[in-house]
Amino acid sequence: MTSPADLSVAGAARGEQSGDEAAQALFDDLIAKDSRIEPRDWMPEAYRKTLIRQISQHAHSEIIGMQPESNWITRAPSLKRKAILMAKVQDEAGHGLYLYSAAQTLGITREEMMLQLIEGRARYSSIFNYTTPTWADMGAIGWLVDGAAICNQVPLCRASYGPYGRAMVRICKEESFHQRQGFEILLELMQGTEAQREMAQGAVDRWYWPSLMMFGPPDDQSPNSAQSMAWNIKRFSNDDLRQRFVGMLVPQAEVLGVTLPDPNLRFNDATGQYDMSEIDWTEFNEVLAGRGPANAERLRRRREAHEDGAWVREAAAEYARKQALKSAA
Ligand code: FAQ
Repeated sequence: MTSPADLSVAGAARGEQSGDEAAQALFDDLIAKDSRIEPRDWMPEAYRKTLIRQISQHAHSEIIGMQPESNWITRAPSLKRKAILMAKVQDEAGHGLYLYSAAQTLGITREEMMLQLIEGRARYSSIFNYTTPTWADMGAIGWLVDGAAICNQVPLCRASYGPYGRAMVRICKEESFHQRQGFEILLELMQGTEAQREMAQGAVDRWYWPSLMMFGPPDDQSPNSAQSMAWNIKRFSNDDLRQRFVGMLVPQAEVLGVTLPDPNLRFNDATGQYDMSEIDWTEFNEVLAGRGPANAERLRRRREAHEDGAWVREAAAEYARKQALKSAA
C-alpha cells in the first residue's frame, strides 16, 4: 500500500500538490470512504489530539470506574455474587489497559496519561463521582451505567481510528455481559422482600439521572461533537444516543417493575422521541468542576494506588532490563 509520505513526495515531485496537501487529501479520502486511519498513516494534528483526549478520558473512566464497585467486593451477599463482581471489576481494568494502549499508538506515553489523571488535569466520566451506599447500587451500575456505556460505545466500534474501534469491539462484548448481570441483580431484588424492592428502587432513583449525563452536554452545548462526527469518530450526537438509551430502558424497567424517576417521561408520537424533564445541568457542571459527591475521594484513592504500585513498576522494569541483557548476550 502506498503510504501518505510516498504519495506526498511523488505528488510534490510532479508539482501537483505540496506534501502536506497530498497527505491531507489522502486522509480526507479515507474518511470520505469510511475507511480506517491506522497509526502509520498521516493524520491532522487536531485529529490526533481529539483522539488522545477522548481515548485517554475513556481509559481513565474505566480505571476510576473500578472504585465504586470495588467498594462492595468484600460485602457481596454471596460467594457467587462476590466472584462475579470481582471478575467485572477486573474487566474494567482490562478495558482501561486496551484503551491506554490504543492512545499510546498516537504518540502519548502511559506515564504522561497517568500523571494527567492523578494530578487532576484529565477528565473521566462524571458518573464515577457518585457513591454506592447499598448492594442494589451494584445492580443499578450494571443496568444503567454499563447500559449507557454500551449505547455510547457500540457506535464507537466503527470509529475511524483503527486501534480505538478494534478495542471497542471487545469492550462492548464484555459490557453487554456486565449490563445483564446488573439487570439480574435488580430483578432478584425486585422479586424479594419489600425492603429489597425499596433498596432496588432507591438505587435506580440515584443512578438514573447521572447515567443520562454520561452522554455529555446537550448537542447545542457540545463543542467537540460536530468535528468528531465529521471525522467519523462519533457516529451519533449526545442527545440522539441519550434518546436511544431511554428507549432501551423503558421496556426493561417494566420487566423489572421499577419506576424511572421522571414524571414527564413519555413517548411522543408526533416527534418520535421521548419527552422528558430537563436534566440538571448545574449538577453535571459541578461534578465536572470537581465538586461531585466523591471526586476528591476517587482521585485520592487513585493517587494512593499509584504510589502503592511503584514497587511493581520498578520490579517489572528491572525484569525487562535483565531479559533484554540476556537476549543481547
Ligand atoms: N463526564 O463536546 P462534548 C464506562 C466533557 S466508560 C465527564 O460533548 P465529546 C465503563 C468532554 O470530555 C464511560 N466529562 O465532548 C464502565 C468535553 O471536555 P473537554 C466513559 C464529560 O468528547 C462501566 C466537554 O465535556 N465513556 O462507563 C462528560 O464530543 C461501569 C464537552 O463535551 C467514554 O468515555 C461526562 N459524562 O463527547 C466502567 C466513551 N460528557 O475534553 C466501570 C467515549 C462530556 O473538551 C463501571 N467518549 N464531558 O475538556 C465519548 O463518547 C465522548 O467523549 C463523550 C463526550 C460522549 C463522553
